Amino acid sequence: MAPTRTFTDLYVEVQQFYARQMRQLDDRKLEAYAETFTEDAEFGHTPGREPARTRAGIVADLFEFHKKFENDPVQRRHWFNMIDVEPQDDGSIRSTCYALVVTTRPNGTPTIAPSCVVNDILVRGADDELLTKYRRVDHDQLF
Ligand code: SDN
Repeated sequence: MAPTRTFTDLYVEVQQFYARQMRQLDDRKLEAYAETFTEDAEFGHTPGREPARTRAGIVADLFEFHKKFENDPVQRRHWFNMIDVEPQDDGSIRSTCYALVVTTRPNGTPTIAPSCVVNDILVRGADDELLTKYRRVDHDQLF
């Protein structure tokens, strides 16, 4: 039987999920990041770029995207905030949040761009863990 969760339990779980997930991306643990998606997930992070589909597709897409940083000692950090969690009748969770990408180079001043809205559908995996089934990242500069 599914465990009883309060909304507060769920909200904290979603925050913890994002903290771990985004640290994996920022540490360039791209396979581990893809493991936080469902096998059939769809993930669009850049408007105008075809969304990645499936875990293998997400890994390939992110390796391709990060090639531009190969000779660029850059630390990117994705900061999530203003998380709006909406449980759905089918058991999935709609989660919408703000994301700021902070970029820092050695001895440099951090720059903040892009400013984004993240539109997620989260579902539960076989071990009741949260997984991202759908993610579309909208970028503010395009409005
Ligand atoms: O995974 C994300 C991302 C993300 O992967 C992004 C990537 O490049 C790879 C969750 C939430 C937000 C984002 C935002 C981005 C920004 C995107 C484009 C760029 O930085 O130029």
